[in-house]
Amino acid sequence: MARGIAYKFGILKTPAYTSAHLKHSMTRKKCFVVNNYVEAVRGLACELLDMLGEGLGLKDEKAFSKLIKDNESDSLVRLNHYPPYYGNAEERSTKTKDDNSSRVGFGEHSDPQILTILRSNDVDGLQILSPVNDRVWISVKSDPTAFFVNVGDALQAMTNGRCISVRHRAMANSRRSRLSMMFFAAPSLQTCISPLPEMITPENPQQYRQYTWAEFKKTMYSLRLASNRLELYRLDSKVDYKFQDDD
Ligand SMILES: O=C(O)CCC(=O)C(=O)O
Repeated sequence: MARGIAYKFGILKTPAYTSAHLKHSMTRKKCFVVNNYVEAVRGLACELLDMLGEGLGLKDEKAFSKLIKDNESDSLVRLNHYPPYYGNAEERSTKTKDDNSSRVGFGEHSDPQILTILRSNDVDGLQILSPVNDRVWISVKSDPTAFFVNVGDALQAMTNGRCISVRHRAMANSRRSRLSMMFFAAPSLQTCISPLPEMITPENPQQYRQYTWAEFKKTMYSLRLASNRLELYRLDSKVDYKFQDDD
């Protein structure tokens, strides 16, 4: 696996994206463009979450989007750059098209937040783990005119497992650079996350215990990227990640 290929250009916390750091690293015009983009994708995330709330028959259809509209929301934007890859000598002699090596640019993980809105250029790379066979990776065709939406762990917990946070990764084996930009819609650090009452039924009893977003983030940073952190918050969890980082 190739590590460290995805470069983080910057993490722009919203709504504080006019921070001193940004002011120094971006021209006013770029700042304006980024601000507009962030506002637009935040709006999109909220609309999608309101539709989901309605579809799930929640008493408060805006229960999810409220968390993102909160001034203290921990949402952030990340830009990834995967440089072109021409392969080693052997690969170069056989490689004819983009997608024929297994060079991982961003390892397998699920997004911890509520919802992710991803946009990329026209270079493939994103793959999702098949929900029915966890050995099969499904490539997602890039489309620079579309948004890719991922359910995050927090939404899985709040919907008591009705929505599933899909595991995904990004390959970095193209002869062209891949660029992707993600808006991760998150609640405030103090927000308590737990299955909503409407999502708990006799057929689907409560699956996750309550946690704060701050607690989940702390757990996340203590584990490897690929860990299934939400498993730790299951009421019947048998997973012990104590020795996770010892190897
Ligand atoms: O770059 C991509 O296409 C995916 C990146 C990703 O999953 C992430 O940054 O969390």
